[in-house]
Amino acid sequence: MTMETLAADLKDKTTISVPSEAQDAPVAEAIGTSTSSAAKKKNKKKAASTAAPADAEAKEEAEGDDDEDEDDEEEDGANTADNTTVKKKKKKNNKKKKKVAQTEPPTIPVSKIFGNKIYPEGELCDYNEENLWRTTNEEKRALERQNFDQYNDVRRASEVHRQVRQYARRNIKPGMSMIEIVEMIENGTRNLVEANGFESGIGFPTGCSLNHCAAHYTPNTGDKTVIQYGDVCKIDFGVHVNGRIIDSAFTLTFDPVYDNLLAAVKDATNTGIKEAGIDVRLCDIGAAIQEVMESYEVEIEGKTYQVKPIRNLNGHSIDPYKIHGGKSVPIVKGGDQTKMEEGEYFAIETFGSTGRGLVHEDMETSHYARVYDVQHVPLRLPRAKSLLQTINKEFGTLPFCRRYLDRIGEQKYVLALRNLVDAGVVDAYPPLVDIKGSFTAQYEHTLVLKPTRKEVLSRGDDY
Ligand SMILES: [Co+2]
Repeated sequence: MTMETLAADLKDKTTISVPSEAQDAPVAEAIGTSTSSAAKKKNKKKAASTAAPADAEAKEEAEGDDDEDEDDEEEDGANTADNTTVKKKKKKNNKKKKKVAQTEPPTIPVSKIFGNKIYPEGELCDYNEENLWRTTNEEKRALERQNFDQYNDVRRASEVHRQVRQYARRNIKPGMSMIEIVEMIENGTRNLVEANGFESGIGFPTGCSLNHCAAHYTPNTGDKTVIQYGDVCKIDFGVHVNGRIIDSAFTLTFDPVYDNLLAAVKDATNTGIKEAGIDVRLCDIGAAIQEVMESYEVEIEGKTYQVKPIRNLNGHSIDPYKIHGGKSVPIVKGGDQTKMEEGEYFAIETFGSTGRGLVHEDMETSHYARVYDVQHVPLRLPRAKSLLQTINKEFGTLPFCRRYLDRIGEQKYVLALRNLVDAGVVDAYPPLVDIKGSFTAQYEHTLVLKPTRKEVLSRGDDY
């Protein structure tokens, strides 16, 4: 999910900090990263296919602990009788049978796979020199233990994201309709996270923006668009547990001609992730991202393009039930000097383009969200009033799309929805596009700046 900051001349929407060179344009946010260092890659390989723990300790702690506990109990039972080492070995072999496997398509809740309900940690990164003391500081470690439940919630959301996207990456093929694609992802998410009101569910509409469209496209009901071999599709979806949202995205292509475009954006996002930390200025992250992104070229149909960051899209902080917190993470230089702080969650997302590197609103809107801290607004239309009640009850402040209204049985709501947007109670997020004929790519991860270390929550062995 990208955060959109509209220029003053477009609308009186909340404006997010726009880098000086982009002040004539709308700004949206995009995140996504992965570290590219050899060491990190090694860690990734060590991690289990369903998870991305960064160190062996974390992995052991997080994975299969339940099974082991159960086995230990059984072993203990055997021990109190007349146990032998042979018996113990048998028990260990039985372990494999007990491990619950995911189905294809994914239907098994991750709470059934991690029976002890302790979910794998993401990629752990020590802070830089000035903050390296945090790693071993007892006070910071204690603080972190206190926050365990919060981290465990968001790690559960991460695990759902990894499992759903891995299935999606293997199974989305040219010829599928966009509706089929998003339903595959949304059904998987609802099943694996055991969607239940505000306790757990989809974090925001599933983006599947194509080609020159960079963000905020998901099909509305009746959309007949079919994905083609030559398309560049940004799959951007969200999962939440108790309002803790994982916002992570990748780019899907079938034609290898786009490989360098994707490599540029993946590297740029990983650079943003690497730079992120407590006391780091947002503008410094943007500058580092731009430098890496622009070091790539891509050749498409005989024409060479330097990959441009889309300068009016940004990463963003994430608060509980609030996908766009107060801070924007630019992807070009010249951004604001606000610093990242301990405890904050960030979606680091970058977008690269073969076009202008600037997006504007276009096409039919699908994405909406109730304004987070809206004052009471008198509404004349009874239909608008009742629709607002439905939105409050079903989505609260989480973004939704028209399909989500359709599936809960709402009908003929377009006028009422427009009324709510005009009244300033609901924000509309139209698709954001670069120039026609251009191609855009995105990678995004969610991280948390824990007291002792940075944790890249949505890291997987795919990206
Ligand atoms: Co985002």
